[in-house]
Amino acid sequence: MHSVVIIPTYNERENILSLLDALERRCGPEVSFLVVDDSSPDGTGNLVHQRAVNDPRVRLFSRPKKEGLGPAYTAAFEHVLTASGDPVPESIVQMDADFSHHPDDVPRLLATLEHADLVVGSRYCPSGSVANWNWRRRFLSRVANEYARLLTRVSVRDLTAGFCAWRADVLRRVAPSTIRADGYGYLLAMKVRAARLGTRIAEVPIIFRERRGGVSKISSHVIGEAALLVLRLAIRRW
Ligand SMILES: Nc1nc2c(ncn2[C@@H]2O[C@H](COP(=O)(O)OP(=O)(O)OP(=O)(O)O)[C@@H](O)[C@H]2O)c(=O)[nH]1
Ligand SMILES: [Mg+2]
Repeated sequence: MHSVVIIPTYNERENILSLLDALERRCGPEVSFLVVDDSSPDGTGNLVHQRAVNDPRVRLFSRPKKEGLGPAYTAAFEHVLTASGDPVPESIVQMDADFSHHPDDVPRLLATLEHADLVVGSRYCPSGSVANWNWRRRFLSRVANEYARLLTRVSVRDLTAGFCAWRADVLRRVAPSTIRADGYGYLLAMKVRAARLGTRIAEVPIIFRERRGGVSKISSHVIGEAALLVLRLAIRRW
């Protein structure tokens, strides 16, 4: 199955090249990589551009300014699904650039897609876990997921997961460009929509690790926005 792994980056120069190396070692030639970079001031885009010159499996999709994770994904999905001249992949993987999502897990997610429409790399299903977060972050993420699951009635245990594999046709039906949210809210809305479309969702356990290098871009605004979005999604269901 021809697949594209989409990796959003903002100031990930410490991670991105070693991540691409690790991914290329683990994935077959049918898998390629699209880095969507919002003109990172640290030069992440330049590094990927130089890499892409000699590496046909890597592409850079550069955007003029930082607009958040949701808009970056939306633009990249559109780019890939309506690819100008390129063959449209049958599956698409979303993953972070900071090694929180392990490259070893990409082939596992793609293999599970053989009998599912959406595969979620899950911290909160049996055998899934978070390796090295402090108790505060663990608690926040756990509570956020239980809250979202309860209100939306979607049975996915890790609704805010950022590590997912999609069948391209399902991703198209989810219409990510119409999701008005960023960060966790965006990731959550994608899964709620997929569930409400009646698609087959599988969760495979992953061990999530704290980012390897660089700093977090997550803000309290993103957390508040996700909480409100869950309420909106719950109201729509009622
Ligand atoms: N293109 C783009 N990528 C972004 C943006 N914000 C975050 N990212 C990337 O999205 C991924 C997830 O962001 P993180 O900052 O790691 O968020 P997080 O994983 O919740 O936070 P940490 O656990 O602290 O790393 C990373 O690869 C970021 O570089 C953005 O505005 N634009
Ligand atoms: Mg991260």
